[in-house]
Amino acid sequence: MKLSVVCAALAVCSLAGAQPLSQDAKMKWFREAKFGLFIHWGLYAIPAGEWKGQAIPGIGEWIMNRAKIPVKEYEGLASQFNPVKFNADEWVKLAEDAGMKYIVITSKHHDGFAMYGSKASSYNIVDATPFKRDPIKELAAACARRKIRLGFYYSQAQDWHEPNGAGNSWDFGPDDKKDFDQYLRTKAEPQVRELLSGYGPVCLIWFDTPYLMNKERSQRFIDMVHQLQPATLIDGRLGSAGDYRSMGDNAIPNNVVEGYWEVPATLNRTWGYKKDDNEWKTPEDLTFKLVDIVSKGGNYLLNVGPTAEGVIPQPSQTNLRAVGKWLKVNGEAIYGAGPTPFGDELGATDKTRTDKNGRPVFVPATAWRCTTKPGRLYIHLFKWPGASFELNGLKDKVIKAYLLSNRRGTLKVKQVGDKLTVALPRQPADPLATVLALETRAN
Ligand code: JFZ
Repeated sequence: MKLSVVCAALAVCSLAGAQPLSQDAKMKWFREAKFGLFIHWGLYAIPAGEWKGQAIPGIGEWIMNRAKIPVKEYEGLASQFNPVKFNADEWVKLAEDAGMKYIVITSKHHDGFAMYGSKASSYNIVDATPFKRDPIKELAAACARRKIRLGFYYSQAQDWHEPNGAGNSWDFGPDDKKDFDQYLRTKAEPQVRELLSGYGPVCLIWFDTPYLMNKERSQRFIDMVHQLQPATLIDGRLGSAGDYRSMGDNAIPNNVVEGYWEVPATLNRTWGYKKDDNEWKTPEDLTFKLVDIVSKGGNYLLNVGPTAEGVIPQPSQTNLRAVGKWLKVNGEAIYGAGPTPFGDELGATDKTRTDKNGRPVFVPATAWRCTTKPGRLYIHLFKWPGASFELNGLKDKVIKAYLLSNRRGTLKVKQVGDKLTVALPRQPADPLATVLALETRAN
């Protein structure tokens, strides 16, 4: 029996016997999903980057910190928060249209405001706003209907609303004078328990900025997650190792990285809505980044920042749907696909150039990327190579070649030694990327 068959059988057995889920089985959906929607939504969408007539530099959801807004003043935003245009089904439909398989929404960001009905703190959207609805409940229901997984961002350490939470020095003084465990015990831990108890299956918890966290404090969250929802993944920013690594924001590694990981990234520059941030990445750029990340072994978690009315900015919607349209044709080369077996196509270090730390500069190459499945290579062409595509170093025999946009149009292949030549049509099939599928057999 093949190893993969044995593993699959074991995974099923352990489920049936109610034994702990194997790590491999637990990671299955994440391995296949590849593309998720991040949503940063909170009270910060009201000022949208501006406080008392002043544009506040930096990311939108940090406005309370950047403008050193006192808790008493910032709290006033809650009575103005009434996102009447919020429609959970439309948001989930957008994720679906974009070809995304999971959603991660801010249940509580650093400002401390819970975007769901929390019993642990009345500083929440149901109890403190005229809106009174629980958007997380509505999203959970819409996700269940559309079979999209739902996870929660939860700021476990920074909480600028609480005297003992990390991060608010302008109201409460330095962190090292705080009773941080008091805050964890009375707010963060009860709230994470609520999120894992009242909203159905939670695919992951996205903890962040582990100020003041240590092994023991992290372990309390890990134990709670394992006890309440053993299948829930923990990201890489809790304060000790999670189920996968979270890369730096918008930081795509240069080369293939082993193990499970995710790149959290923005469509413009901010996470939380900012009215003057219009630096939108193009669909071409987003598609390249998605393919680039998958070809290196990771997942792409791409963010939208809805307005205080509950609307996802139109450019975000348009650009995400363009990627989704490409995925409709080419998804086979993305979902569940593994990294490149090559690597030279990713770029190279230029030894004649050094960065500010004296290290040689890595110069990415952008002509093509490769993703894989058993017996398949997918060559994503970003720059049309002309009449043929040439590849060196392939050991396997190519038994069939075609474009994913035209599966019946078998392409002529020549293999001499380890040099492969595939005859291509004159024009690319898609301006975002044309995917050449190669069916292979081991020699
Ligand atoms: C954090 C948050 O502070 C920010 O508001 C946003 O939610 C973002 C997704 O995460 O910011 C970080 C955290 C870690 C890194 C960069 C920004 N990092 O490791 O590079």
